[in-house]
Amino acid sequence: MNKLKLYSGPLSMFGAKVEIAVREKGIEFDLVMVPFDFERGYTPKHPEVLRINPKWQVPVLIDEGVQLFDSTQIFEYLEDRWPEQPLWPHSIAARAEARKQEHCSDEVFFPHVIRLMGMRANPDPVEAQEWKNATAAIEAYYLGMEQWLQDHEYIAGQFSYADIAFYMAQFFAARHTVPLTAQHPRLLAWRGRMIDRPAVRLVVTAMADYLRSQGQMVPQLGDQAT
Ligand SMILES: N[C@@H](CCC(=O)N[C@@H](CS)C(=O)NCC(=O)O)C(=O)O
Repeated sequence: MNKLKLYSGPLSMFGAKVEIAVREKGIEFDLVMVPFDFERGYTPKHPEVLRINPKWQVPVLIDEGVQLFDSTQIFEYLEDRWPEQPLWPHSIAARAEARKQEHCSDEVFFPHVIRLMGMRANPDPVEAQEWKNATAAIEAYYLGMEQWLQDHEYIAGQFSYADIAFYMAQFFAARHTVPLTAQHPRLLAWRGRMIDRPAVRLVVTAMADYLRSQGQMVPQLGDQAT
């Protein structure tokens, strides 16, 4: 039987989501890091990524005859194929909530982070306003999550894909100037619980090492505020 193959990148937040989930489930896999550097981004594209994903993005996953792209689609497949070590909660309502949170992390929170990624060192007034708006939206989201964690150890009660998604998203928000702070004690404690998980630690430490090797700032990984 061929091992599962995951195509990711050294700084791919969506690839890291999938790698964490695969490691949490204890699945044997081969990891292929596609070409990436700070000058050219994701070029040249890996031929398997071009073949399988019409959007030409990582992560891409191959398992026997199944070829998939998109981290959230891949989560669903991993859960169906390896239901042991569940990463969605059991009850229908809790699963729905966890899926909503995972979706919001990728599609509501992260787009604000993407807005920050293109910012130049000397922004013009329009860009500066855009930066302020994106920062305010990220901070408002953090406060919402801080409230939410009042009643939850993990985002959906038990550790789930929703935690994986938001851990990676806040890591990139911090990298792009909007970190968690002492104003977010519950989120910091949650992040401490996250980095204590071997799968999370391994994947995120590798990403931090890559950033360091490129002379880039590395955000806090655990329960310490910046
Ligand atoms: N919604 C997709 C997003 C994938 C994505 O944005 N991948 C980035 C790396 S994190 C990528 O491959 N970018 C290269 C490109 O767009 O050309 C997912 O969840 O997998």
